[in-house]
Amino acid sequence: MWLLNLKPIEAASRLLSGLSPDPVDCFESFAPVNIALCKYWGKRDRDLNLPVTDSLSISLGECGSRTRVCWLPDASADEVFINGCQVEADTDFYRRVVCHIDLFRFLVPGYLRVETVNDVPTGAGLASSASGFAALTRAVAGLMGVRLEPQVMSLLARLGSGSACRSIYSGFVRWRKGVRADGMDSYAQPLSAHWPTLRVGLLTLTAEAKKTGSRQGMRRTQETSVLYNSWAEQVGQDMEKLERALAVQDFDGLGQVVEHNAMSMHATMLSSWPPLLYWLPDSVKALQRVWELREEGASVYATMDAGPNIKLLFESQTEPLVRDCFPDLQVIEPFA
Ligand code: 2P0
Repeated sequence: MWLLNLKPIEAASRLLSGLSPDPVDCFESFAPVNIALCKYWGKRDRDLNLPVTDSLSISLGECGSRTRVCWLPDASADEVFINGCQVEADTDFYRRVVCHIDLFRFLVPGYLRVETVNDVPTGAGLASSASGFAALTRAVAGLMGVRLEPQVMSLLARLGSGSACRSIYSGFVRWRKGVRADGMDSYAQPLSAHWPTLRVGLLTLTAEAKKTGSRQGMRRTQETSVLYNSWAEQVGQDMEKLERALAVQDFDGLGQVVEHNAMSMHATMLSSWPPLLYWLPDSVKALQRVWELREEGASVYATMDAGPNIKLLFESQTEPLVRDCFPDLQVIEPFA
């Protein structure tokens, strides 16, 4: 048994009250993975996943999570499957999925079977929880037969996993931290910038799930790193620089901020106690290769999240060179 967290339930009740459900038997939904160009790392409210800073991401088109939910008549608990394997009820992952369904359960009581297929490895710093909770939010709303505005969908997805609020949209997305204690002004919005030549490369060095989850990692960083406050200040400046670079499609301007932002976030992790290092020796090798490419004149930049895998940013004209250097790279066209 786990303790009931009332704050998200109260927030969801406010967002969903007054709606008339019209349930269907099953509902399937999709949400894209999003990669943060300016990262979310630290919370001002842990129960509601309210961030300390704004963040900005790019959604990865067709690469994401597909979630199917169906009612389970006569069942006494929810069933959760991920990539075809049933998730044990005593795991943190199962508990988080059930808590998210609980936000909606007052609309139509009953237990569900949840089946999710992720296009990227689960729990390896490739943002599967963002796409997963966004797809789950859409699927459960669809199953209950309630039509929700994207802003409400984003607010509800955030209650499952902070970064999931950005996976409600495609393209570039900004999540404003908001200032309200109830979090009702902390949701994501799409940006109008469209950049068809932009490419994101996923370099999966390991598909193994990380030992320290993002939730635990960001808490440790906030509580123990003396660099944390300067990180939050830097994010404010990085957001402005990113928006300027997007407005004029300045790729090098964008790439420099993205890589610097990621390295600075990892510096706060390393200065935590006990130290937090998500990198593997192969991560360092890949980063050094990216820096060599830039010295040779190529415009390619790297970012990393809470895991050892690397994401590369480049434009279409650099794609042949980048593929040549990283033959295992999965190249995504976010605006295809
Ligand atoms: C991001 N990450 O902006 C950053 C960069 C990881 C590094 O959002 O506790 O899984 O569920 O709100 O959303 C990972 O954090 O954390 C994350 P919770 P979440 O993409």
